[in-house]
Amino acid sequence: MSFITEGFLASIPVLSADEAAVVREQFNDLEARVGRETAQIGLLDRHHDEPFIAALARHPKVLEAVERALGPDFFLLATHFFCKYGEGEAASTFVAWHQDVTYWGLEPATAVTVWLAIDDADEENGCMRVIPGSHVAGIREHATAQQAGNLLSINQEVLVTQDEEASAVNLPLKAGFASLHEGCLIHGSLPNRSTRRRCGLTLRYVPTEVKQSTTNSQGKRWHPTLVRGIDRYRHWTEE
Ligand SMILES: O=C(O)CCC(=O)C(=O)O
Repeated sequence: MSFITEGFLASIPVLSADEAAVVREQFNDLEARVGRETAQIGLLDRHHDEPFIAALARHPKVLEAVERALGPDFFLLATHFFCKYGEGEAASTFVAWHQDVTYWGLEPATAVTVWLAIDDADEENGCMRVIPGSHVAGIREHATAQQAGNLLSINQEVLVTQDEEASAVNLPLKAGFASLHEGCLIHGSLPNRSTRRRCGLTLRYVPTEVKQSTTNSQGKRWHPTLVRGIDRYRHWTEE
């Protein structure tokens, strides 16, 4: 399987089982401080004030995988937890099919996301799903999702064909393992049908040649941090 043709890499070992258990405790502590409602989708860019998230975003195994996809020079653009609880009202939450870069306002629209499993993620608790090769044709039109419970920022959704839906693959991951996907790859996840939490940390990276051409879906500008290599372009006011 190749990242170029498929648009993703599955099961990258990042943390040992013991290290993953420590990170889960650190996340549990953060979750206890902010509450479940915020932990679900509201923990955006907390690498600025939570050292354990900053360390994960700069973890050598993560950066090594990103370098294979983006080359030697890149920024950390953002970090964001996606936490699906399998109980109560939150049990209907899901992530509609989408492409990450659609509303990020980047030029060129090149980015990758590392999805690091904080909890074990499997089919039952709604692991990530991807449509292999769907990144090749570029950005597709997004509509508004009709089903309630979409965790995405502006309730966006790419409408996919039956054949595409049938070709989707699940990306189950043990805690401490990661997948990596290209910014145009169509991906999403189904509701959590278990009583186990399914938490993943998304780490977004862009090569240094990328600029911000418009504000993102939140009407904001990004504040990326150089995490590997050299910034020869100076497009961003670096933090
Ligand atoms: O965690 C999920 O289920 C989806 C994550 C996602 O959509 C993303 O990484 O952009």
